[in-house]
Amino acid sequence: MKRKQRKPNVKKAAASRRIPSGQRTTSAQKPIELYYWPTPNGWKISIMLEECGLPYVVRPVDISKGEQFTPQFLAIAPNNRMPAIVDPAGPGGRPISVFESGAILQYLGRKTGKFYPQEERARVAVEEWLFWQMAGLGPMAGQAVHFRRYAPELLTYAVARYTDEVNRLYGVMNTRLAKREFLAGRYSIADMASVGWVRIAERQGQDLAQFPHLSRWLDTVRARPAVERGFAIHIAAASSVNMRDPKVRAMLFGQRAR
Ligand SMILES: N[C@@H](CCC(=O)N[C@@H](CS)C(=O)NCC(=O)O)C(=O)O
Repeated sequence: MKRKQRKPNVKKAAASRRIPSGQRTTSAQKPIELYYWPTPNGWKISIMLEECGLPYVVRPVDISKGEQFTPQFLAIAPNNRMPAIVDPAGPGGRPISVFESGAILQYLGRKTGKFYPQEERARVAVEEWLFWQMAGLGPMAGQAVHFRRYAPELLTYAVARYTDEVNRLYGVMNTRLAKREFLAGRYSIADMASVGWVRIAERQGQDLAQFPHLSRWLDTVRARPAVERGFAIHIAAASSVNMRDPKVRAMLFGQRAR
């Protein structure tokens, strides 16, 4: 049976307040600020916030215009990359900022006690697959997309190297998922970290028909309404970014130390 999807309701481009279904906020309860752009790394956190039912506001960071380099953003995300969050109700009731998607997922998992088990063996399994995504799948899939779609010339060796490596990683996930429903056994932040990348497998030169267990996992994860809501946050400016525009390319590619 198909469940009814609640569409995310983005009211303002600059700061849209999102209250997951079933949640009520009081004036004293300030929402988490999510510094976001709709990419596989951004989706990890919008999915987790939706899954946890935490109130949040979206602060778009237009990386095609260089907003990741503003002093205000660098103060919370010194690596000039989104996502980042500011939680006004951090430890001790004081605000805290967190950058790096893996660290944000762990923080929100600890804060809510959800999707990040406390029992040591279960936690180790989640961390193994979370770090595997952060250090392997994410960077390699990113490079595969870059050399396949954005490189100014066709570099056959680079395309083959990253496409093959992503293919190997998909094979690792496929084997893992042959005997488990989710990467760490139960649904967790490790699945949230990977789903956005597998969703765009085609752009990495991968055919999911080669990976039946991974395909089944993708369908299972995407059947969760919170996951689809996390994917659905609409930022109008993001859909019109022209990756051939030299100004956009200058922001995103070839950056060196500042
Ligand atoms: N390791 C970082 C990677 C984040 C990342 O690469 N974000 C990209 C978008 S997916 C970004 O902000 N790019 C801006 C830039 O390249 O200047 C994380 O997981 O948070």
